[in-house]
Amino acid sequence: GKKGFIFDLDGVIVDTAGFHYLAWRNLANELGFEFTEEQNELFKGVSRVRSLEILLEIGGVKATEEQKEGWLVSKNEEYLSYIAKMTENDILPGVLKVLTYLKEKNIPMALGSASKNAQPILKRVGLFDLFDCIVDGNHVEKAKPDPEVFTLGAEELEVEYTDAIVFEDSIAGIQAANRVDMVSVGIGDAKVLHEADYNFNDFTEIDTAFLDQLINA
Ligand code: G16
Ligand code: MG
Repeated sequence: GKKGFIFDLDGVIVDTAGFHYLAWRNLANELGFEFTEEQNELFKGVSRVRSLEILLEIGGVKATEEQKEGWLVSKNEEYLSYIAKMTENDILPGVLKVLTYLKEKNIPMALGSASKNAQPILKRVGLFDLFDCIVDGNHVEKAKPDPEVFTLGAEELEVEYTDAIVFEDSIAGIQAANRVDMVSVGIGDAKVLHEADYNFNDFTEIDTAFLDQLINA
């Protein structure tokens, strides 16, 4: 059937993990403990609320719901201040070429992200109009590895799950795609993302022959 492409945001289209890291680290420091970049790996593709829970576990901090609510707000405000400075230069290498190739071929494209900030980020980097639909943290109940964010995207694009091709940088995201038999393309370390159907270090390694192969499969 007709194919549809679904892209994760953070770690696939833009590298906002560094901004999330700065904001979480500053919160950790305020609460009196360290938070390393290595620990930040655990936060990739994970929702904001769950990320705070993991952070507090790392620091051994007990908190009231009210405190947690306040920290989620201040962390996000700091994160948004970094987002505000993003430009098209923050699009990861090779991404624009792939997206414009698919657009020229009229291939339906969706965004499938855990982030509640997906829309402003896409607008900042000038990619908002390329997507036929955006499914993000504001639309789903269940986080990856639950496939909800991708199944909603496929439904909105009107393609069968097995005709959806998902680009992901997190293990949870690859598992989510695999769970409903979508084609999974891992972006990043192939050792980490070994469950993916295909692996690339980044989008500069993806050529039009590979895209045509997916489209015509
Ligand atoms: C992204 C990041 C996660 C972040 C999540 C929620 O997911 O990878 O680290 O916690 O979004 O972000 P926000 O606080 O903006 O709602 P994805 O799915 O785009 O990789
Ligand atoms: Mg990601």
